[in-house]
Amino acid sequence: MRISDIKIFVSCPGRNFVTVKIETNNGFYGLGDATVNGRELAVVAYLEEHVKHCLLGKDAHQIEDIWQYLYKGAYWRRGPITMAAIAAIDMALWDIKGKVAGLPVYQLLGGKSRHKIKTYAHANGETIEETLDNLGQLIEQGFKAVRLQCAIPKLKSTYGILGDKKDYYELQSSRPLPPEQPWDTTKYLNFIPTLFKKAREQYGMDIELVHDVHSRLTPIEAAKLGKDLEPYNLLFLEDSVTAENQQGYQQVRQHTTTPLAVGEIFNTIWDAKELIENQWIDYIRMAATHGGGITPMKKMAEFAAIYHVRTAPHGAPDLSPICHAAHAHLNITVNNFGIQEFIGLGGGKLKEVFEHPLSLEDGHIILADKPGLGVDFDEEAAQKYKYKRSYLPVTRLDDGTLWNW
Ligand code: EZ4
Ligand code: CO
Repeated sequence: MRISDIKIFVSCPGRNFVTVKIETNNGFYGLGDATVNGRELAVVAYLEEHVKHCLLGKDAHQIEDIWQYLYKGAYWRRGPITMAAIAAIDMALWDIKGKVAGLPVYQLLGGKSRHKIKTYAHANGETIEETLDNLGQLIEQGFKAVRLQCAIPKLKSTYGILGDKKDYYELQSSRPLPPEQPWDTTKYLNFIPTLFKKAREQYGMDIELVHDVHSRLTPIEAAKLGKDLEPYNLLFLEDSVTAENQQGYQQVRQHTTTPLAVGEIFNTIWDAKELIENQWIDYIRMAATHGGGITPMKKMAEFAAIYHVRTAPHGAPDLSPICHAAHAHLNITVNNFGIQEFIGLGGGKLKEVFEHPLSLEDGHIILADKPGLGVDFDEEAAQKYKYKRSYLPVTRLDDGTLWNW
């Protein structure tokens, strides 16, 4: 079974997605997600110019060898653009292998370890009251875990929640530029514990709660926040510190029993090696699209299991339904799955372009049994929604200093 063609699509059914379709000489095809939010066309060029031609004619069954060929063979290892390109190829090849076998991908990965996938939803708000109203609605809908994000009083914008609250395009007017947002660590640290105190007063201790710091703190500040949040028993505190220097988490860990999660921007197992082997974190949040595909995600999960670290894949809306499906296949099979971030099943234009095998029941994702990844892609519908240049926001302190987003 030879790779006969590789097609790369960029479309914007609500937001930009880069989709890869691999075709074989015996009539099969597979789909992969290569979306890097705000840098989409760099991945397209990488795939078109440097990957596609190397793979035409290769045996589509050789997933491991093709992965190593693209990773080691490029000489230039790692990085988000390279790894998103490799990820899309890897997903598409798993999709093909499943279709050829007539089995869902999770069967090829070892079969089911569970029959449903626990998720956490997002409750956002401009005020504590609004955030907690949204939390109440999600509890009523059956969610067992919820992430709470709230605007900080006297700061102009709500940080880190644009992905599900507003449309990035609205903020970028006629000439797309990264929107700028303010940040103030003192105001934030003084405010966030109150949000969780009130959440517990209003809804009790049963609902599991998550908070995303979006890497805005230094290790000692994160340690303080972790300690301040201990009475409210979080499932985890996400991205409390940037992780290029993995040792930063050692300091946070030494001071707090609040569980820690990180990894949504990681590209390889090397980005998490020290975090995992030193047991500085509790959840690894790498996404299949940004971490090189299904092949390394399975290896990462097995490595993490040795150190009591569980998986909690990134589930933002800038990952395409192909990635969400890949996560579902991994989540249903790996023993040390923790929880899946969940932002909805997508309707409207997204549904027109992508058909996926996921449904939601009582706060859990149910994965339908379909060969391969179980996703379909409507090329004609995708062509209707043209790529729109768009950027993630940047953050600055009051004096203009550029901060982490
Ligand atoms: O900011 O996916 O946990 N989720 C997140 C996301 C990220 C976006 C960046 O593209 O932090 O909302
Ligand atoms: Co996050």
